[in-house]
Amino acid sequence: MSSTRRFPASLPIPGQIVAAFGRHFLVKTASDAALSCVMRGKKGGAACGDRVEIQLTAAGQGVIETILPRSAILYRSDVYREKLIAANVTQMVIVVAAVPSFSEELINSCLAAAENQRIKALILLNKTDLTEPTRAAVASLALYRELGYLLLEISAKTDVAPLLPHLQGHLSVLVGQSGMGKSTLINALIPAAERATAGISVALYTGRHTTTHARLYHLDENSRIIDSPGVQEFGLHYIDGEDLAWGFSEFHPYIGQCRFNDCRHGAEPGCALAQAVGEGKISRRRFDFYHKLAACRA
Ligand SMILES: Nc1nc2c(ncn2[C@@H]2O[C@H](COP(=O)(O)OP(=O)(O)OP(=O)(O)O)[C@@H](O)[C@H]2O)c(=O)[nH]1
Ligand SMILES: [Mg+2]
Ligand SMILES: [Zn+2]
Repeated sequence: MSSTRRFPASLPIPGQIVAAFGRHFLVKTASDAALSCVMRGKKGGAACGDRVEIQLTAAGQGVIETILPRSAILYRSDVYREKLIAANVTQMVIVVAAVPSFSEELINSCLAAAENQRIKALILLNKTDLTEPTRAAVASLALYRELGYLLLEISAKTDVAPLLPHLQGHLSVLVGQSGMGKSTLINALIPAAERATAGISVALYTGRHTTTHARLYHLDENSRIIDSPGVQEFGLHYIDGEDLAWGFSEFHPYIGQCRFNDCRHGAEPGCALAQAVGEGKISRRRFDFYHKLAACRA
């Protein structure tokens, strides 16, 4: 049977998804064009950062034929659904700020997602120009520095230079709550991006996040960065009970050391994790949060 294709099939063109809007995508190819694409058939979802092969269908338009294997996929999920955030990222930048207040639980979840995908994570405390509230935020974030995570302090409004060396050679993704300043950072790094940003009161009043879709930007030849919509929760329903503990880097030395192989790290005797908490080697706050997450899937 002859093909019913309207355009003669040619070699697939490699590209990268730079924006994902449900079933519609923008794909950047080597020729620099951002092509408007749809997905062939009923393939699973694709995310910003996915490497794909496309077939041209008309000028400036194409069809995604293949999603190439991913080095990492960041997503969140609850009992009902999954939401892809970004693919192939090598680094997660968790953006927090003293105003509006940030959630330590969200930081813990983001870190666990990064650990699960074995990608680097760093915490960026933005809005340091708000000096008084920032002081308290620095104190509560000290825990993460102790855990070995890089904690950078910055003001997207005045100077983003301290962040630049850490973005070199990475595909980074900015994640965090709404209003932390992710898009403001993108605009400071890439003025041509012209990302919409919004006053906090507007965001809180409407209950809407300013950024609605992830978008990938090129910083230089080797460095790219994705701006993503703000999240209230980073659901980790897809990480099963046993893998969850690996999401907490300070637990690593104690995993497998409990008396019982199927230890739930609760009230069982001989729990190495509980003992480490007792000895001050694991923070009680993080351990309690681990249990809160684990309980959700029991
Ligand atoms: N004082 C101060 N305000 C900032 C700074 N960075 C961002 N803001 C303000 O914080 C508000 C929210 O910034 P956005 O960049 O829209 O925040 P976002 O994280 O992208 O929010 P979503 O897109 O909803 O996730 C805006 O009013 C910004 O002007 C900063 O360094 N200092
Ligand atoms: Mg934004
Ligand atoms: Zn245990």
